[in-house]
Amino acid sequence: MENLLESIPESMLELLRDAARIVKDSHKVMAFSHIDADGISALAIVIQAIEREDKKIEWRNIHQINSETIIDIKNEIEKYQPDTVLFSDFGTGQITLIRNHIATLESLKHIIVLDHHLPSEEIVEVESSSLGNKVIEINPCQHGLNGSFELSGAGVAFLFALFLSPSNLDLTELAIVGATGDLQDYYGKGFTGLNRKILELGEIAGTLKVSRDLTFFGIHTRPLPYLLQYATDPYLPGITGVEPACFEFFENLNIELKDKNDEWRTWVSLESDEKQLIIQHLIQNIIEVYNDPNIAQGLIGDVVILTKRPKKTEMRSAKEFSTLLNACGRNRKPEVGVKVCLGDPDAISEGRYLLQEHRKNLAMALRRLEDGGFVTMPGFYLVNDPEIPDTIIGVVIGMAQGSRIIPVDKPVVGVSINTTNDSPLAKLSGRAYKDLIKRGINLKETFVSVADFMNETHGMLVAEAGGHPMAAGAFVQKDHLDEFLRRSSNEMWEVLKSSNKNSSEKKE
Ligand SMILES: [Mn+2]
Repeated sequence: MENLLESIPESMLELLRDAARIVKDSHKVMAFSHIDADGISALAIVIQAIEREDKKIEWRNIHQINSETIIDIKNEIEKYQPDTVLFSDFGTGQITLIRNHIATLESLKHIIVLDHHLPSEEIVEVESSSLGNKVIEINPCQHGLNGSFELSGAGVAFLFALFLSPSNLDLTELAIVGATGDLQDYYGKGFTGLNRKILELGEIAGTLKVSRDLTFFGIHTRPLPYLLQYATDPYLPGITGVEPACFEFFENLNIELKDKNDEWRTWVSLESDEKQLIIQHLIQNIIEVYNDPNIAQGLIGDVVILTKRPKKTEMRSAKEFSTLLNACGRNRKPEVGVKVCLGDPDAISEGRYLLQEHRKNLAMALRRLEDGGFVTMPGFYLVNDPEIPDTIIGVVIGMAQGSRIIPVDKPVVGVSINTTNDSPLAKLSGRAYKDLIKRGINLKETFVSVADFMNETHGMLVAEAGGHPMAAGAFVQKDHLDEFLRRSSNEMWEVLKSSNKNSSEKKE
């Protein structure tokens, strides 16, 4: 444990000690957390750590803290009357809202924020007034650490739990599940920084084990053919989504699909020479199709096993566990995910169902894209598949690019009109590769400028956009969707055209 503590800056240690002391002195705590895998894991850590102190705790998952939801949060707090409120996996970017709406509540004594996100805008520091003192904010970004790769929201929650009691060492597993959900392991290349220390601590505590293995989803749970049938990362052309081809793959290699007891074999039960053979053939297959060895490299990586969770379940693998939690969040059932972390059997079966549906949706959406389910526009590739739910459209287009089902020489834009509450808005999601950014593509700028232009010319709000140069999104009135797409495409086409001209001029 010393190894871990030595890696935490003194300024951060001090805040962790303060936060632990506050909770020990509290009677009733209320916790709010984000709805993704990291937010769910963070919350499950907080709940367990606080219950182990014999304190009452009430908790909620919140999609985001904004000027509307902060009022709901305030109402919940007024109803439950905790003396301490805790936010995890968000709060830093919303600290002003928290100070203005929550810190002002008289009955509330303390607010603890456990976050790891960099605030998008400069936060105006409140002078150390009484309101300022009420809030303790713990965020690795404010202590010279990297919140994108070194520590997740669940990681911060774990450090807080460890300061409450060293007996919380078993919660290392959820800290790593959260970090995996936030892709802090460099896509299977391994953890660094405090994440690495937490992982090592988990190995010593006997809750975690790391091995170099196939990074596919389902190595603990899926019968071999279905391991391939639902493979999306990388997507295996001609195999993913094609059941007979998955069976054939193993038949050609003479690998038994069932064991002596007629039970399906899973990846983890294979002999190492069988694993070798399969990996060789997968790599061959991928290189043949993609002509890019980098894609095959992702096949093998650090695989984290949760040794205390039941065998042959999704909870056995950090990657599958975090995907299960994300599936809960995306289906607007984050509380199911929290209960899965806490070991609730009913929640586990519901969570597994949500996960299966999520995986099926992904694989089927990619399969339809492979069959030509996208359109080439001047400025980007358009995916407009009415069956893709809005909750996974971003993931689908990202995977489609990653697996080169959709070429990467232009951005890709996905549209979903399959929204959950019959919204009049279509959801747009855009992704662009780094090369395109170098050529001047900026998805956020394009979406925002087209939205601004259309809102002005139509004299009403028809579109709202935001994001980053490489990944951006927009909500657009369905009636105005075509115009939005056309204008965005034209704007990006101009950028692509002029950068093409520049590069060919340079060559000559
Ligand atoms: Mn997070």
